[in-house]
Amino acid sequence: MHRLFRTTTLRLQTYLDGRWGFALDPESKGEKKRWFAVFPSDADKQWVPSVWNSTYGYFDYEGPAWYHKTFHVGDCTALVINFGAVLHQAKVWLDGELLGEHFGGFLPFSFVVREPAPGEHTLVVRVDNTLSSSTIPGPHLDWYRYGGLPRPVWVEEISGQTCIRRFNLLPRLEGDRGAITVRASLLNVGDEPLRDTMRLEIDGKESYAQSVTLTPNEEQEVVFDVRIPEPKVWQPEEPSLYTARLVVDHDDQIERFGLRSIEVRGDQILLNGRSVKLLGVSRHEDHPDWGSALPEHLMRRDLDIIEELGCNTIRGGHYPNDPRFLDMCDERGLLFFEEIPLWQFSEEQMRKPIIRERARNMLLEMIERDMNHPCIWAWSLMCESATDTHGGRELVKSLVQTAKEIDFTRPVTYVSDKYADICFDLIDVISINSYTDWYLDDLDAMPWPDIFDRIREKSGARIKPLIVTEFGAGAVRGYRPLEKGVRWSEEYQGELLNERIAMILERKDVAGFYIWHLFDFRTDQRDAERVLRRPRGYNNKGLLDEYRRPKLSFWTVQQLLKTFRNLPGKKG
Ligand code: ADA
Repeated sequence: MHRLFRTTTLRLQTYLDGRWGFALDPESKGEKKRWFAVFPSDADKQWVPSVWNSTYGYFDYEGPAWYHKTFHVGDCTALVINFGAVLHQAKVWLDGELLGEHFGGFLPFSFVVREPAPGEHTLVVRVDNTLSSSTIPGPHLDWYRYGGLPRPVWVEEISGQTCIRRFNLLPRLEGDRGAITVRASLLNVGDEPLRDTMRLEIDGKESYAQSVTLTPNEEQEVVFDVRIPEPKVWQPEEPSLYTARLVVDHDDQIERFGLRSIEVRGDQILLNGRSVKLLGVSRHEDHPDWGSALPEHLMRRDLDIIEELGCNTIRGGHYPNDPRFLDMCDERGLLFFEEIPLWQFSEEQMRKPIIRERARNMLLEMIERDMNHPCIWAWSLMCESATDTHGGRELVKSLVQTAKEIDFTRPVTYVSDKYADICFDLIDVISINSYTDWYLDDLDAMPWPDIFDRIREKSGARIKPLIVTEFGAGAVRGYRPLEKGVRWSEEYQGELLNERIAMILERKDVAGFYIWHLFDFRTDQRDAERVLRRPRGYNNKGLLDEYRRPKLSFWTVQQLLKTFRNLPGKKG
């Protein structure tokens, strides 16, 4: 399953989980050799969903690789072929015919095939995880450059003439009233004109109906608002959720949503009208045995650990996370900070037309995919990029506009590590990274708490909330020397986090934090300079190691958060 609940009752869904044919194509000759029509006979097998870097023999491969799968189709009018995510570029063929391409490693896409013949069909995907100056993320990373099909691939058979191509919900709470804006698009997959009725059910009750007329092959967008009187409010202590089902003739799509408000007022972030302190931790999708394709039960276990730690929010560093993880956050009442992987981009990169276009597309696709999730409280545009330059400012400006056009309900931010930043006036929340007492660059060289005051002075005329999105120190689990203050020791990390978090908890004008990072994660080995700061090929700033075994700092942070939550007036 690609979500935690059924997303349709009328389509016949087949998940293509399992072993697929797999062939590396390091010289990029597969297309010339027509592998989309005749797959190499000596091809290997690869499990889907997975990343190839967790399979023996393919740990370090970067470049094109081909996947091959056959599946069966019954009698239907159309087929929807869905990809949860492909890292990073995909080109897809069905029965030797090109269906299309997609760029953007962490986001879903799909194709509609009209009148497929009943029987066996062959799907071939060329996947390319090469990172370059025209990709997002770019060529240098501080996480692992995985490749493959990390999320499910599934096909859906439709038996009528109308196909729901899009079903997005923007929920909100305005005072004591709930509302959702529904944006749907309907496709006539037949060659006859079509008149149909589209209905929206919320928790099984019809809430809206409209008739639609479509010419042959027409795709039509429909936007409407629905009010929800006496809403059940989504809140951390009681995360109430609604189920919405859009139905036409022989097709339906199901989505979940929650009603809650997020506002910024002065230097505070308000959830349902009440000031909330963000007690957070960042989490990459990473595990030594699974790469970025974590199975559902390990996602759950990470969330159990986060709750045990006492956090109320997670930053999904640095890309759109698996939708099942977001579903789990919705169910548990945890807040989520979501970002596109525009990570450490220079001004030169940000001025490139292809980067600007890809950034805009990824932001749109992320917001459209996830705006129904009550857990998401902010959209982040980028991390540690050149927001101290005019080129950076232009891109921030246009991305803020893109985000606001599609979602006017959530704060927009980006993550900065620049003291000379010139874009804070463009965003709703200031997010800063500072590794004082670990690294010594730019913001990292500035002592806490001066940093808060000096950054705030730069934030423009309007006072706005400030959060610390990254801070931390590396510790190798088990390194517990007698001496005090030794870098890489569990004690050094624990003491640094203790001091920093205590300071943020005391400051009413700092709206919260995200510790970097929940666990140690595998990192890129190609950046010679960075590699020297990454013993074992891992970023060791985890509160737990890569197998989720706690370090000293885990218990330190847990104790601090427990004490804070038990203070009078704080929610336990
Ligand atoms: C940056 C970056 C993170 C992380 C961190 C570190 O701030 O945003 O991805 O790698 O550095 O550990 O140095």
